[in-house]
Amino acid sequence: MDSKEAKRISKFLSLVLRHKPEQIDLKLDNAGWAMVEELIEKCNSHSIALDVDKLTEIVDNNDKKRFVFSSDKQKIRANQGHSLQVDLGLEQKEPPVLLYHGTAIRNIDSIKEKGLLKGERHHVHLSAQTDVAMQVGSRYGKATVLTVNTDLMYKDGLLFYQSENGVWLTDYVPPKYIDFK
Ligand code: HQG
Repeated sequence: MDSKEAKRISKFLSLVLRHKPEQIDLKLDNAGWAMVEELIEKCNSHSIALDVDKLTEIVDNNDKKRFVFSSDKQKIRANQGHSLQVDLGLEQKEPPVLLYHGTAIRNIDSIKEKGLLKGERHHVHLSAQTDVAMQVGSRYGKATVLTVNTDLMYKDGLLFYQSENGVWLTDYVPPKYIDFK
């Protein structure tokens, strides 16, 4: 499988495992798991050629570890980024002192006023690395990186979680914790 095909399939998996399983009539359980066999069968019947080897290659080599198999390899789910209501069972965790959020420059005025909102997703996503945050923000145009005083948020009782692929998650970041420079 070349990298172009892997990317195309990975994007399709993000769609059906995070947002629209109904597109291929796939069932996810409450924790967001799909049965591997069913996923493969339904992808194939929707013109996405997939087998266990290809799926394993995508799960193992995905640049952001977007997907994970259950320990028995019978099930698969997305590690984060859902708009569907699923319970990933994440445990709260103390964040590093600072975390970063990349966003398009055009969003800054609104973020200054309203803070960071989770939008369609379950949580606001924060990165531990500025370069990762810049990449995330650049998906929407000319971007900038905001520094979030997560230590203070945590001390003020706001909760943090970390997805299995290392993304930091929180419900909302009020403007007072954001350094706009
Ligand atoms: C912005 C990708 C105006 C926010 C990435 C972002 C990440 C506001 C956009 C994951 C705002 C939401 C999530 C406000 C927030 N006013 N704009 N008050 N508050 N925003 O895609 O964080 O590749 O839902 O800055 O790597 O960009 O899919 O969130 O620009 O981890 O695995 O509203 O998605 O992961 O956009 O990205 P998103 P995000 P994957």
